[in-house]
Amino acid sequence: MMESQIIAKSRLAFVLLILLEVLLQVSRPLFAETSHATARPPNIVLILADDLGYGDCGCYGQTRLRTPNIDRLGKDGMRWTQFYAGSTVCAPSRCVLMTGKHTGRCLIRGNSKESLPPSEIIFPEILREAGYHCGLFGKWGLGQAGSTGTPLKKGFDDFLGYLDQSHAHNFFPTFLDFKEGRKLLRNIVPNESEMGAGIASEKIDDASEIILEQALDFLQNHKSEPFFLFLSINLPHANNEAGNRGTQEFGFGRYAQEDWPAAEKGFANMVEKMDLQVGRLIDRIDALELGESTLILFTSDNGPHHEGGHKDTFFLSSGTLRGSKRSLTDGGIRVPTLARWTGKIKPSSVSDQIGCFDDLFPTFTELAAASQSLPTDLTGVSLVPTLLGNPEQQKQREYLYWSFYEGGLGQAVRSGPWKFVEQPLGSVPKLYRIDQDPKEEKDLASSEPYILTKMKKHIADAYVPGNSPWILAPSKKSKE
Ligand SMILES: [Ca+2]
Repeated sequence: MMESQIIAKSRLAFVLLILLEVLLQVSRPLFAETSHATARPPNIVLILADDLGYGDCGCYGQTRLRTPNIDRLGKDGMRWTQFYAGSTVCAPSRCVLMTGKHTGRCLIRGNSKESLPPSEIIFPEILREAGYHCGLFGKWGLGQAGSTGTPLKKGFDDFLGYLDQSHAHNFFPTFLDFKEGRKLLRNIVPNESEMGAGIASEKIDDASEIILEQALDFLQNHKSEPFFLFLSINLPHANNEAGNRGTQEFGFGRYAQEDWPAAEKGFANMVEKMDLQVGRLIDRIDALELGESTLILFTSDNGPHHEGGHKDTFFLSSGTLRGSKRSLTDGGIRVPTLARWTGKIKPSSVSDQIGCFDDLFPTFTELAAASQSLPTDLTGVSLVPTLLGNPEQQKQREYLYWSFYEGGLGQAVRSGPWKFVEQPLGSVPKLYRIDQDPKEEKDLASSEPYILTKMKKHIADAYVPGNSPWILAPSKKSKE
């Protein structure tokens, strides 16, 4: 063969190789899109109530407060009887929810003005990477204005609501946070705090209605792509700036004639308002024919409050449990939780599977087919097997953990039927058997030393000291 022929053949082979590579590059996204189209992951709608107790909904035994729309989620889907919030107050509970790490590991472990840093990955960031359009409507509390923790810097594409928790006390504020700026409202709030907290003297714009409308528009605008919608309703939390009138911001509604204290009539009206908003969101999902492609999960961030003049005992807001907001007994942390996904989750099903807020990160990312790039320090497990009616495939956690940093501090562990509670920290720990004693009244610590030792090992394993001020130490010890 002539040398020139050899060179020509090599050139031809080289050109063919280049062509092949170009073809492969072009075809890769096509293959990816094809497989994506055949198995589109579900939309995820997370509805979070604020301070709604385990006993506040009709489907959990409530008889006087009206929650027909939340109850409807249970009728059309799954009602969880042993689902726990991340903490017994707002900010840490939401931090656990978003980061997938319990309060022995996550960054924000108590109510504070802390903001999430870029290094703290939250699940909306993973969902967005997987092609989801993510929207947050309502209360945030994990990143102040201008910080690294604002929703748009943490995976959300859309946001309207309250960055600051005290701002979220105010149902008729002068502004809402909108993306990285503000949306001005017409309300008048004398002596409004720098963060937007206060009591309106003129109530013109109902912030919760404006937020809901934005969420409904989000559904309409993104119905054709996978989306994550987080509706974070600041009800039935009280306006704590309004003292004993903190539950009366919306008046009494249908409860005006009830022979109840004003704070309770106002509270009942707030619960009904929240339920109506849940109903409007469900109705819009169904009107857009998204029911079969959308998981709706409803839950609450902690147990019932006793603020704004309201007593959590008036409507038995903790139901069959003991304790309320700021307690580590189940009344403070076990929350009403319902999941609906038409055609996938069995209607009127009830699950006794133990679950917690840190399980939702692996659950949602598994549904989004985005589990391959998760942080390695998550503390929860995916609850997809339980949701889809395959409980035999459900991975069980060895334990759930909570630490709390107000009052005398405290920590608690749930492992199988057992519950360990040390509140305040440094007190004699209590050991309860939840399946036989849901009210946590019969302390078995002295009769079950083996279990007690095991629970203490879980505590030692779970707790890693956080950044100041989230250090667990009894006050006497901290002085040493
Ligand atoms: Ca709360």
